[in-house]
Amino acid sequence: MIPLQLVIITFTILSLRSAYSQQYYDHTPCSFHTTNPASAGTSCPTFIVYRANRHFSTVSAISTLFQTDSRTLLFLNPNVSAPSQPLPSGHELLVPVTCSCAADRFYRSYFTYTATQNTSISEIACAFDEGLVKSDALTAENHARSNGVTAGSTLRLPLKCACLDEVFENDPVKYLVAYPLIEGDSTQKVAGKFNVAEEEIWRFNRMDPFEPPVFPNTTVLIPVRDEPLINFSIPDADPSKLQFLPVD
Ligand SMILES: *[C@@H]1O[C@H](CO)[C@@H](O)[C@H](O)[C@H]1NC(C)=O
Ligand SMILES: *[C@@H]1O[C@H](CO)[C@@H](O)[C@H](O)[C@H]1NC(C)=O
Ligand SMILES: *[C@@H]1O[C@H](CO)[C@@H](O)[C@H](O)[C@H]1NC(C)=O
Ligand SMILES: CC(=O)N[C@H]1CO[C@H](CO)[C@@H](O)[C@@H]1O
Repeated sequence: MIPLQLVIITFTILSLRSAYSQQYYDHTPCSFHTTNPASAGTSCPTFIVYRANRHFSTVSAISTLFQTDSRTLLFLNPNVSAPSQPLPSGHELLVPVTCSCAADRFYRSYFTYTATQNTSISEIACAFDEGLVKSDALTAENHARSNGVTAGSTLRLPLKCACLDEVFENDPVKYLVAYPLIEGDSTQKVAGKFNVAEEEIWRFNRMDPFEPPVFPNTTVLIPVRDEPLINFSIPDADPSKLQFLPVD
């Protein structure tokens, strides 16, 4: 029998550790570690990972969403051969974005979305992974007074992203790719997908080393030294087999 107190203490430590780590890695304040106030207003070209879904299931539709062209997306995602090729839900695509330090000191990339039919804020948020934008952020950004969005109206989409700040300026890292985590992901798996050392992911996200817990619907930054490429031989998460909290 394990004494109840021990269980409670262990649980509390784990919860604290998790809450702390989550808070630590899943935000990208532009000025947190910088002494240079000019870093507000900084911007950089970088990438985010977008997953195909029932609303946006082809390179053609996704390039319209991100105001880029199909040819650029196909070039960045050689796994896809044609703009109209239907992609399975969850298929990951690298999308080029311009990321900048917003007034609230978080890095974001802004897009404009024009609704083609009557829809809702939550439906639009649903077309993104929660790690990239949450319904609340969409509501706030657009000063929306209700969830309804009528056809033809335009919304501003604030998506999470990151630029290298001066703490890392001597690193041979070229981009921080924003990767929204889903159920069953781990830093090890993400490291494999992008062919980077897992330790590098820990370091750039200021995570505790060794099996840091990661959470679905948050974003991890992948430090890549070259143009990013997703390795599709790494299978996608099987949520039934994996867990998020360390078990030891
Ligand atoms: C969309 O919503 C507007 C305002 O509520 C309504 O007038 C219009 O008929 C709706 N259109 C469709 C296609 O449902
Ligand atoms: C993650 O987001 C999805 C979609 O909004 C939601 O269904 C799911 O419950 C969330 N998972 C967690 C662990 O918050
Ligand atoms: C992709 O991952 C597999 C499995 O880990 C590995 O064998 C292969 O070399 C990787 N491919 C590239 C291009 O890194
Ligand atoms: C959408 C698509 O073509 N996906 C392919 C990407 O590459 C992997 C591995 O080579 C295939 O299994 C996928 O079908």
